[in-house]
Amino acid sequence: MSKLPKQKSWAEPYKIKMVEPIKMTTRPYREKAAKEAGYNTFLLKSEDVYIDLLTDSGTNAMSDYQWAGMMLGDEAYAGSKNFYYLWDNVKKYYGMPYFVPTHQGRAAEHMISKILVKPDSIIPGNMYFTTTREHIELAGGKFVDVIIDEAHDPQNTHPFKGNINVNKLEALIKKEGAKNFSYVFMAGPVNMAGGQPFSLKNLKEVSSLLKKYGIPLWLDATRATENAYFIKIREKGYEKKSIEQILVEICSYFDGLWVSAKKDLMVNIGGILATRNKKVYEEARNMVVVYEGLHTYGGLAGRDMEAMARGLEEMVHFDNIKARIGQVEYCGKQLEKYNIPIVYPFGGHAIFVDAKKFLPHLSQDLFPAQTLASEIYIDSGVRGMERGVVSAGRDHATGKHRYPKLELVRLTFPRRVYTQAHIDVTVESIAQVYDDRKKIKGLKMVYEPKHLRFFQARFKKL
Ligand code: PLI
Repeated sequence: MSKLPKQKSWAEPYKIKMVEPIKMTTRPYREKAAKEAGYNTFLLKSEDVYIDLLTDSGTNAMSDYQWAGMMLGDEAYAGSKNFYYLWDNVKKYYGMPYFVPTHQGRAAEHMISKILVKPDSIIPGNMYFTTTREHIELAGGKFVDVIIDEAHDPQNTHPFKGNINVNKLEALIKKEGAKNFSYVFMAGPVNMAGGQPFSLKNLKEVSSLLKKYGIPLWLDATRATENAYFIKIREKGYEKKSIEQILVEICSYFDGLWVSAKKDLMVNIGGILATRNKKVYEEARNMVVVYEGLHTYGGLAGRDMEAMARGLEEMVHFDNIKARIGQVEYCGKQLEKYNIPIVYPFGGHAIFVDAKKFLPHLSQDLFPAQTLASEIYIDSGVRGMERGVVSAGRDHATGKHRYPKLELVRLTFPRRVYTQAHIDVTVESIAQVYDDRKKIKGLKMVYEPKHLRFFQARFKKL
């Protein structure tokens, strides 16, 4: 009698109830589509995309529980019951007493920057994020990167590459003077570093340093449950704590937070500004009526707030996050089999392909990551996105390109959307492009918008 093997594989803790057909196209069709889109994957028509790994933002599959909640939208202009339910859950899962809804994350960033950023002040953070830095700069502040050096090295396997270098931060405070800082922010996991988390140990050190100098600390909690998951599996002392407990503990060190609900909360639209600072809250509650809508809907429909409230309950389920990050890991391990250069450790929301190593013959002025993202699309219809020199934009003072150390293509996994077979197809396509890499020439930028250029810039093939 053979013994049955112990179960080693895992599977998603849900099944598919509804499907959305996707179009399969030919290479000549995609060559034309890529050219028309100026070789920018943001400018492709989504119906021309086969497997869409552009982003995990708003592209998630909602559960039947969330869809059922959509039918319970209270669409009153003021005082919708969905708002109060959402507020209760914001208190429960983020531990913040005050809350203003916004239509998405950058709307919350806009208001926080307007409220907190003093002209010419410094706002350090654990690496830049595109929209976060843009709003800081538009409000007259200056972002300074204080992430640990390991974060800039794709091969470094530090388990918490999202950590802040506390010595660097303290030296900066001593040099510039505490009064010249508006606040410090931490994002977890750090999107532009490859989805890398910070540890609670590091957070506690940053928090006590800032208390000493009286500088507020804010959190970009957009994917904070993924950060909590990494703490649970990597940080000593947290193995037995639930994701919910770790998340509340993380938030307890912050004065406030913002969230793009389009990620962790598994909805298609929504944002959160939450704080324990009553004065900041009162300003935000007043400001939201100018930019978003009344403070009980903030640019959202009642049904959207209901889906967010229910998403908050689902996002802390351990098995859900394990399956999500498990899918990302699966992709990373398959790419390793073909020796594709990628960022380590594997991120929470995405696998990042190292375009500098993939296309070593292209200098950053030829936009290697932008080029690689378009070549992958042309090969198979798989859409990723550039996270390199185009995303980094220009230095406002000098007008020159910023040349980040990381020149990456992001393959981002929407939650509960694709199967393992979709990942296999993706990996095979990237392996094919890798085989043909020597034939690839770079791109020339022919149109550059003023703000957040990566969304709308256009390129020509060299
Ligand atoms: O896209 P928004 O406006 O809902 O959120 C902006 C935003 C803020 N912080 C972080 C860490 C993000 O990742 C973020 C948006 N990210 C996008 C769209 C992405 O594709 O990663």
